[in-house]
Amino acid sequence: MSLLFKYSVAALMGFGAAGAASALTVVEEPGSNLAAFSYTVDAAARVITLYETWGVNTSTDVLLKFIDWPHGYTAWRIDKYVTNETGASWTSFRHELLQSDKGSSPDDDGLSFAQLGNPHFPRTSDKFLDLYVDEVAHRDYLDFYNGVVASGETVFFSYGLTNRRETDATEPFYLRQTADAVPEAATWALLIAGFGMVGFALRRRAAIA
Ligand SMILES: [Ca+2]
Repeated sequence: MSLLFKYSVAALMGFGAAGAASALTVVEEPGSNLAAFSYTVDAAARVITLYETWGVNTSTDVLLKFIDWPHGYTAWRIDKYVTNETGASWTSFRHELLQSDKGSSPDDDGLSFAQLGNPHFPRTSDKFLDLYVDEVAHRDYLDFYNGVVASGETVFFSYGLTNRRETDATEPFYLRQTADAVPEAATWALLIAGFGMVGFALRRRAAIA
């Protein structure tokens, strides 16, 4: 592969900053503590693909900051692969859009999960069967649930996103992600054994009384 060809492919796929002053950039907010994070931007197809690995030190609130979004009415598609290395199983995975002050995104700010999107993108996941949506008035919120992502597994999400107007409220903006976790089977076994001990102790006390 020639150097020129490799450079062209990299530019086409949007790897790196490529030197353009207003290139869309996605940054992990300090404190999120992802074990790994990367992304690609396909400007021609209007698709952003996010790759995240959540480890044992990852925050329960992971924030990604979107800088220099290409504002306009055309919806983009977010594809996201999240690898769970936390040691716990996830039973739901929530997404919320936040304004530049990290407050909720109301209905009239132009920032949304593209409920009026053109084109309209389905909201899907390969691990969660159901989706709770709240985007009528005071926030933009997607909660994928009814499924399990065990530690060691990767879950895929896809949904639309629009940020129509460049204002101080929505440039930059944030995507907040929160996973609800339950302990792994081994931890459950310990917990159940613990409950058994408590029950035994209570029965002993009752018998003595
Ligand atoms: Ca909004």
